Amino acid sequence: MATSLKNLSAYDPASVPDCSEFKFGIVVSEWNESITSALAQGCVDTLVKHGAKIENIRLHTVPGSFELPLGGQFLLDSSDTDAVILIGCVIQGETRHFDFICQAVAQGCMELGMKYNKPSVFGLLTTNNLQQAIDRSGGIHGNKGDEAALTAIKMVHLKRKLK
Ligand code: DLZ
Repeated sequence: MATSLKNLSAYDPASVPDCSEFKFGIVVSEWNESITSALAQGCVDTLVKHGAKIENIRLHTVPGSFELPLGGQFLLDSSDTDAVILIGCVIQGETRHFDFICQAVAQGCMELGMKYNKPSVFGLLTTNNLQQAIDRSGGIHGNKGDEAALTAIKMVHLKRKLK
């Protein structure tokens, strides 16, 4: 993901496969909405930039990041979605809540991909403070939503190529 040393949102568009035949599900957490809506917008814009049809992008919200893996499972269960992208933002607080949520989403996201044999992309910002989240949701370090979209496209392409 974008770090203070590298903006991974900067890339060569020609290196990204066309995704006009792919179907995507995006699940977005309502917590830290100003951040997650910017991430989701970046994600949708990047999918469309590389050919995705808007009718092939299903976007739903869940109350918080902890609910992202189950939201992704609902989407994969109910449609012919090729990949799901889980988008959230967890900001470090004074309690250990942060650790439990981040660990659960990471684990749930990975298990979801394995269970359905489909890309399940970890689009969760886990930051120490709000400024770090702003910097990574369309700020000086790019937009992790863009990066999540690129990961989904590349992984669906890889799966189809290997079939
Ligand atoms: C409870 C909670 C807290 C403290 N912080 C965040 C956060 O920074 N980002 C986020 O997406 N969600 C947070 N939540 C909500 C949990 O993800 C979850 O929705 C609730 O614990 C209910 O399961």
